[in-house]
Amino acid sequence: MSKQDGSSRQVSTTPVEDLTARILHVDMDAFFASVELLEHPELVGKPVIVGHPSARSVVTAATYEARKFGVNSAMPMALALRRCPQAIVLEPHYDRYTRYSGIVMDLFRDITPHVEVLGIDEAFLDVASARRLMGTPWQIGTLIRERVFAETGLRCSVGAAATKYVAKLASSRSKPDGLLVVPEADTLDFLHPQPISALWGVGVKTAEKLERLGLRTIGDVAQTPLDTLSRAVGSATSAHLNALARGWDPRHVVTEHTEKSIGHERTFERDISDTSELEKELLRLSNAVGVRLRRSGVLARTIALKLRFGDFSTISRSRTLADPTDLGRRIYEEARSLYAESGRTGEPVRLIGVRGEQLTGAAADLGLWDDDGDWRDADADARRDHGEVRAHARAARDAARRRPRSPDADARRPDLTVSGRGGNVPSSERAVPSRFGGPPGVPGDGGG
Ligand code: TTP
Ligand code: MG
Ligand code: MG
Repeated sequence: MSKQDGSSRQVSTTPVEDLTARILHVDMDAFFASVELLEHPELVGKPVIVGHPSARSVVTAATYEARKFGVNSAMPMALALRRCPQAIVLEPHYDRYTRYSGIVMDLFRDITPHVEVLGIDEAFLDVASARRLMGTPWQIGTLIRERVFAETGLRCSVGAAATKYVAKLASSRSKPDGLLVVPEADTLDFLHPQPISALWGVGVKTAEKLERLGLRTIGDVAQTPLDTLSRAVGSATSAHLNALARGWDPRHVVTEHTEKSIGHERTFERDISDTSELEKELLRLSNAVGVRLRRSGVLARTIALKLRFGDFSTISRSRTLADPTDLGRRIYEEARSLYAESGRTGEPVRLIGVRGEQLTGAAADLGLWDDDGDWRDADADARRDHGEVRAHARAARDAARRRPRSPDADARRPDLTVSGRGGNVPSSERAVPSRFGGPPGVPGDGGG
């Protein structure tokens, strides 16, 4: 990985007239350390370490001045103080970090509702819909940096790109206190000179294997035949790395709203009673839900069916699966059997909808942004090399698997909810990001 002390900093020094870099990644600079310096202005510009001053503890955060001596987060405190004996060590105050985190996340949400919080000090923003009001990604990035500083006294760095992966890499390259816009057309020029360690998911072991092939940069990986890569790191990882090296990453910014549920529904021009016609529509809707689940990198634990009849009465039935899914076929099977068991087959249907609920972040946590099954293996490979991600991913997977396989868990117990007359019925199909008739202002919401 390139140095974290700002010595390989890349920034956009002049305004960039580009609209393609719609995904912003914002990350606070030396976050915990910077928050501590707000209380200690006399220490600004000095090497400061946040952590407990005992020899057996580790560095929680360090200012860029301390990083120049080779001090980094998670390093043993004893080693850090050997490298930088003059560093001032400050005790952490987690309540302050949480408070400032809340303030900056709210600032991001003032720019756009499409905010995906990644951790205490960073988030992705999709600014596609904010562009008309607020200008180019460069202008929005500049505005964010100004507002964050004005409101908190803290500095942040912003990367803007056409994909999440490149935006995150761009923000890390622009640190500290920088903004780097990578227009879509410049993606490969930006990516290819970067070291292989900058490939998302490449840990120490994979990096060693790639280096043994003589590969140093992301450009080297892009130029290596897949067969050669496969022999070194396995076919799944090689496909994953090859895609990243070519700048390919279809993951969307997933906001809290879209995380709750993903659904599609259709209102017919005329009421439909024919079972096979309704099943055909269910299959189409189920496939659409599957595509969006996969694009968002999440799995649905519960499948829900919504039916509105000719007299406007509406029922919803749902079933929780033993294994969460993102597959259209699987969703369809459940939706169809919910319909069959509804006791209302043969009645004229005005609206039909399918929804995946209780979305699990497991896939997102694993980085499963694939549209095809092979990629799961890619991530299994990547996890093997990637300690922290591995532990996290396993926990998520295990939790999903541990769900009891007792008759209760496998129960095919449809929950029945009956709601009254639907108020507002759009006459065409719409995507429903959160609950049927989800909140206004979310893209894909037909505005019902
Ligand atoms: P980071 O954003 O990774 O690091 P940073 O904000 O200190 O520095 P920069 O982004 O400019 O490179 O992490 C945010 C905070 O999370 C960090 O200030 C302290 C905390 N943290 C830990 O507690 N342990 C860790 O291992 C890391 C990496 C961070
Ligand atoms: Mg940070
Ligand atoms: Mg961070």
